[in-house]
Amino acid sequence: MSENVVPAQQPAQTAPDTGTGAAANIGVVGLAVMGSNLARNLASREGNTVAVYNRSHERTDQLLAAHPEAGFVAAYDYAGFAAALQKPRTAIIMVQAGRATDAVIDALAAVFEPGDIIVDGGNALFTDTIRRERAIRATGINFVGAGISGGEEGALTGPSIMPGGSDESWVTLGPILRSIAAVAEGEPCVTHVGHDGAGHFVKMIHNGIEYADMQLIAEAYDLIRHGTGAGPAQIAEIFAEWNRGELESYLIEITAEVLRQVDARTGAPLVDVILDEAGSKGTGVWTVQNALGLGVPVSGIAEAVFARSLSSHPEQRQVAGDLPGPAQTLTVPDEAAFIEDVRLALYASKIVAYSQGFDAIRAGAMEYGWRIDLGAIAKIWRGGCIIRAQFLNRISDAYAAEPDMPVLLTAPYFVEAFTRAQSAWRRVVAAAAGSGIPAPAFSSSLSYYDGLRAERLPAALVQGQRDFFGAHTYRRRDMAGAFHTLWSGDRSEIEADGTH
Ligand code: NBP
Repeated sequence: MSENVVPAQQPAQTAPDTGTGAAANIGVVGLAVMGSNLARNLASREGNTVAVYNRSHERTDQLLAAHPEAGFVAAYDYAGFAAALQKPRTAIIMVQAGRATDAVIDALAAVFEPGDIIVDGGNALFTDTIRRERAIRATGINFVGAGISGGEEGALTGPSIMPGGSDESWVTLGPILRSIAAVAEGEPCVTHVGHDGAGHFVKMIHNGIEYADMQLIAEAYDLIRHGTGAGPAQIAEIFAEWNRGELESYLIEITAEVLRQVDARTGAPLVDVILDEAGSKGTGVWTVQNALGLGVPVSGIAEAVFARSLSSHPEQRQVAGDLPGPAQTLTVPDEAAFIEDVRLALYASKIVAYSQGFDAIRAGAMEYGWRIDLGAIAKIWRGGCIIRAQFLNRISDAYAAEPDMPVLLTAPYFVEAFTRAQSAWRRVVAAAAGSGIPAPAFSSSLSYYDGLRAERLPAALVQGQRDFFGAHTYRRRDMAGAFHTLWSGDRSEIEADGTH
C-alpha cells in the first residue's frame, strides 16, 4: 500500500484479493455532501470496500472520523488512490460539475490503466460527457457519465442512477450500482441507459420534468388558496389526501410537509415568509435548450423554467403591479368541486409534462445514436429520485405494450385519464385566465394537448407567410412536391424546383 494511503480506524470489510495487494473494489473522489453520502452507501453494502479521496484533506479526515464503521481506505493523493483500488480500478467522481470534473478526470487518467473505469456521477452536461468519453477512449480507460438523482438523502440511502458508458464498463459497474440504488417494487432503480452521454442526457430530462411537476403543484396550491381562502396548513391536508390517490409521489408528499411548516421566528406559515423568487441550478434550462435544438415541444418544462425566471425579476414585477386586469381574486360556487377540478387539471397537465419529457428522450436517442429503453427509464424513476411516483408504472406499462408509441399521452391508460380530467382542466384554466391568476404550466399543457388533437392547425397560414417574405416554399394537401407562390406575379404558383 502506498505511503499516502491510510487505513480507516476500524478494519475494512474483506475485499476479494486480486493479487495487487489493493484493498478497495470501488473508490469515490470528492467528499462533499453527495460524495461522502455515496461513499457511505457503498461501504454499507456487503462485499464493498471503498477508497476515498478529496482535494482538501480535512474533508477526508472528517469523514473517516465521523464514520469509522464504514472501513474506508483513505488516500491523500491520486497515486495513493489508484494503488488502493483493485483492477479494473473503478472510481466515482462526485465533484462540482465543469472544470473541477475535468481536473479530476485528468488526474485519474494519469494514474489509471487501460480497462479501468472512471465514473462521473456529478450533474454534467451530456455534451461534456460525450466530449470527455471521446477524449479518454484513446487511453483505453473507460469513461462513464452517470446521472444520480435523489439529493443527499438519496445518495446515502439509495438513489436512482442513470449510467451511460460502454458495455464493457457496465459488466464491472452494474453489480456495484445495483447494490446501492433505490429499490422500487423489488427492482433496483438503475439501468444501463446507453453509450457515452446517454445517462447524463436522461438525468437532464429527469430534472426538466421535475421543474414542470413542481411548477404544476405550485399552480394547484395557488389556485386552491385563491379559490377557497384555505390557508397553507389546510391545503397541506388536501395534498396529503391527494398523495393517497393517483397523484401519489414524493413531490406531492413533500409539498404537504412544506405547507405545514410554521416559521419559528414569526409563527406564520413558512411558505408565507419565504421570498417568492425561485432559483435554479441550470438543468431545467439545459433541458429546454436541447429540446429546442431537437425540435421537441417541451412546453410544460419551458413554462416552469420561465415561471422561475419571471419570479426572479423583482424590478420588473414592482413596476408591473398596476397593469390593468382582474383583481386576481377567485370566487368559486362549490369549493369541494373546485378542489377536485384542480386535482384533475394537475393530473392531466402532469401527464403532458412527462409525455413531453419522454418525447425529448426519444428524440435525443435518435440524434445521438443511443438505444434507450423508455419503459426501463420510467421504471428506474419509480424510486430514489425526486420525481418518483406511482404513476411511472403506467408509463412503463404503456411502453411495454407499444415500445414505438409516437406520443406517450395517447396510451389507453392516459386517454382514460384525459376523458375523466379534460372538462375540469378547461374549467380550471378558464377560471385562472378569467380571474387573472397566472397558471402558465396548466394553460400551456392544455394548449399543447389541444394542438395535438386539432385536425387542422394554423401552421398552414404560417407557411404562407414564410413563403411570402422568404420564398421558403410550402407543401400542398392535394399533391406532392414543394411549391412557391409568385405572390405579386401573373402565375400564382410554381413548383420550387422550377417546373410547373
Ligand atoms: P459540490 O458540487 O459542492 O462540489 C464540492 C466538491 O468538489 C468538493 O469535494 C471539492 O473539493 C471538489 N472540487 C472542486 Br469544487 N474543485 C475541485 C478540483 N479542482 N479538484 C478536485 N476536487 C474539486 O459537491 P456536492 O454538492 O456534493 O455535489 C457533487 C456533484 O453531485 C455535483 O456535480 C453536483 O451537481 C451533483 N449532484 C448534487 C446533488 C445535490 O443534491 N447536492 C444532487 C445530484 C447531483 P474540496 O473539498 O477540496 O473543495
